[in-house]
Amino acid sequence: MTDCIFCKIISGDIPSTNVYKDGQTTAFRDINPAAPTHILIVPNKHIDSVNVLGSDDESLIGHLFTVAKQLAAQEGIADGGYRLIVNTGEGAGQTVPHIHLHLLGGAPMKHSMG
Ligand code: DGP
Repeated sequence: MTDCIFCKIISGDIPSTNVYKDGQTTAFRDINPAAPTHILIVPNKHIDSVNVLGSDDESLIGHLFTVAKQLAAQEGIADGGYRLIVNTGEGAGQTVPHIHLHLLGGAPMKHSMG
């Protein structure tokens, strides 16, 4: 999608600090980190949000979690604990309409859903 900021990061048109890339996904550091490790794991295919996922996206979404697991180990936060978040819709705080998994860790986190 031409006006999508994450599509532009995936294509390299907007610079980012990439930490992983393969044929299905790109992972890069969040521009406004909320934790010592804050990585966004994004499918290369444009999908607006969880609301429009199709059954043919299931393996792709599963792959995002496999990449998250690898990156958590690489970042040294696998044992200490980390959080995976997918905001869906404005009310949940989704600001970029290209589905993404937040990988957050590296500091103690309170149990909060709000
Ligand atoms: P969300 O609120 O769940 O839609 O998360 C969007 C995240 O994307 C937010 O934490 C900030 C990050 N972000 C927005 N624009 C850019 C950008 O241009 N580069 C990078 N690296 N991150 C961005």
